[in-house]
Amino acid sequence: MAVDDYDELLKYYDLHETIGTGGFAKVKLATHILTREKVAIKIMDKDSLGDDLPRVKTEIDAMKNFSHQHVCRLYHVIETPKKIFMILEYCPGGELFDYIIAKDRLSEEEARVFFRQIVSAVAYIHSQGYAHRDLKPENLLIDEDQNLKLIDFGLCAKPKGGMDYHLMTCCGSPAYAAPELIQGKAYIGSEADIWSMGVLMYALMCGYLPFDDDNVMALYKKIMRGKYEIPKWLSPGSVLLLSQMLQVDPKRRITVRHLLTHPWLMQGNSCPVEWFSKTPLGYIDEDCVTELSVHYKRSKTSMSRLISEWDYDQTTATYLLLLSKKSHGKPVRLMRLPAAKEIPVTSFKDLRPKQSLDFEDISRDEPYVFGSMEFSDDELFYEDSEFISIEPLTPKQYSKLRHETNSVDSPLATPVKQSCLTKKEDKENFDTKVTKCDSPFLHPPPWTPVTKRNQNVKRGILTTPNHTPVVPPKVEKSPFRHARDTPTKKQTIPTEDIAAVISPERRCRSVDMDLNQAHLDNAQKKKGAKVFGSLERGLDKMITMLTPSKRKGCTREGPRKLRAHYNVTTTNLLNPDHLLNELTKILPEKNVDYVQKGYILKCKTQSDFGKVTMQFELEICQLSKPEVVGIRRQRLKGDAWVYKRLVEDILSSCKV
Ligand code: H91
Repeated sequence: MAVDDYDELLKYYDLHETIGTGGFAKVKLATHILTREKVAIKIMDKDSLGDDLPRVKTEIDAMKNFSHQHVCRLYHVIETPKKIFMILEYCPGGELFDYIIAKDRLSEEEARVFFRQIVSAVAYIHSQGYAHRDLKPENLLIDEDQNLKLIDFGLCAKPKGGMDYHLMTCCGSPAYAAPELIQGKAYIGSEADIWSMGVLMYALMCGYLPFDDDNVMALYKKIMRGKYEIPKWLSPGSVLLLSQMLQVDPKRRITVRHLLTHPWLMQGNSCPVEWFSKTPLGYIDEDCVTELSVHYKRSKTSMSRLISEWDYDQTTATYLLLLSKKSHGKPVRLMRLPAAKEIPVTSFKDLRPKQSLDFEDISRDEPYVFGSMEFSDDELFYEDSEFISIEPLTPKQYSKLRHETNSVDSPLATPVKQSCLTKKEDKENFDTKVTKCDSPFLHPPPWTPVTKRNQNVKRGILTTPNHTPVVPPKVEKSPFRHARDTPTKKQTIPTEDIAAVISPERRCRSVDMDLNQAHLDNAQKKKGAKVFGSLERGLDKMITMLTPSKRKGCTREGPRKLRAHYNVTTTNLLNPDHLLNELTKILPEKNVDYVQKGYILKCKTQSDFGKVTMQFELEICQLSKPEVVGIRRQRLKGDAWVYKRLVEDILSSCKV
């Protein structure tokens, strides 16, 4: 890893673990330092991008135009000589795909809630002149409020003459591709998107695809015929809507406009689908501007002007993340900046927030967990010797400053970048390095011991398969949310007196995973797909449960203790080693290579030519209440439906 390329990124973000990989990108979880908000960072290597570079440009350009409640938000773009980093809205719920397969299929009511959001997002991007061209459940993520967010705009198109103009490029995933697209005909992007939405709606309500075949030519034939099975559980209304979207002739296909008020989508809702943006780009929030102007010691007017430039730099990111905090009822407050004074961290080690390896929220206004960081070796780690900067500001000073920020405007330095994304000249950049602040550090909320936090975690138990309405995992609202305003008694550190910031240069170092280094059992041909069945069916009495978990207690001696999540399948087993032994026996039989790290099995499949076709993790974990063994599964790379079949096959072969 070229550390230099990460320097700019590490000024603003604390990097955590890899949460997924796209075709040519790696996605990592990170924390924006100033707001303590979680973000997802899509990391691309320019040299390896090659012909895919235009895709990245397309995605960035498109996302800069979007601001919508169901479209993943782009916060920040950092380009270095070798890398492109896209800092994006983090969606802790993961992919809609995983949610569907964990539940087998969704009830009509739940499918409607999601489908209204999909229609809203697609209508919005169409209104902006774009077609997505790769709509599928893997490209819809679930955010912390259980709302869907559309991602992956690398294939989107903005026809020059507007949405009614024809496109030629055949792209997207074959199973979701419209008939006119696979025939190589000129097609209209919005019409092709409607077809994909039909396939998507079918997948939501059935748990499998309407057109499927291992052989791509056979698949294309099925798509062109437009005939699909209608399972008995679909209501007449659902069947009608599907037939309107899955019309082979694009001119006979329903339009987005008609979808907005379609009776199926209106059922149980008093209003049509709201497609317009609830956060238009033109609107600038007063509270966020105030906080930023205090932080940067600029007037509110000039701060607003700077934000309105939408440069997708640290200013844009900080503003949008503050806005996100505000919309979640969190205080609109920024962390202090690092000051000039540096003190070796050894004496203050316990001040560092412990980074958890899962989707646990460690936002600044919630209690911190103290201790050292724990990462697996394919992830990032802190170096032993850290430096922190300490610069206190009394509440009085702070509030004085907040009311006196209409005067100072400081000219700040601009880092010169070598860009292959934009020709635009770099504008003023608010860089922590060059911002000299003698004392204007904001007063952070008190830190509260972790025991408090854990006491407040509720557990959500659910049922799968199916079809009892299952509430998606709800992120708990912390009772300490307003800790700044009402300090708790158990406060461990008097934050009026102290606040710590770790210098960005020393924050993280990354080591990439190399599955090839470990012993690999085989690299044989990938096996044929098995009949569809629930992931849970394979193991006796399995229940899938909700609620995210923490990577706490991941030791070499035993499996991690995890809380239930829909990506965790429970067994009726009490001994984790039995399951581990069984899995390590079965994986080679299924032509899956694996690397074992404690109770985590990092799996991959390869093509005949040695290309990695699939990468996923299976982790044996310990669940509580009931105290049984579970399996956490996570797809990192590869076709979602092939993965589903493979994992079903593996689990159903376990003789436990
Ligand atoms: N697929 C296309 O696996 C296969 C959690 C998770 C949480 C995310 C926020 C944004 C993005 C991914 C997130 C994510 C690739 C994101 C956004 C855009 C984009 C890409 C990713 C995977 C890559 C990892 C993703 C899901 C999709 C998780 N991911 N778990 N928040 O282009 Cl716009 Cl590639």
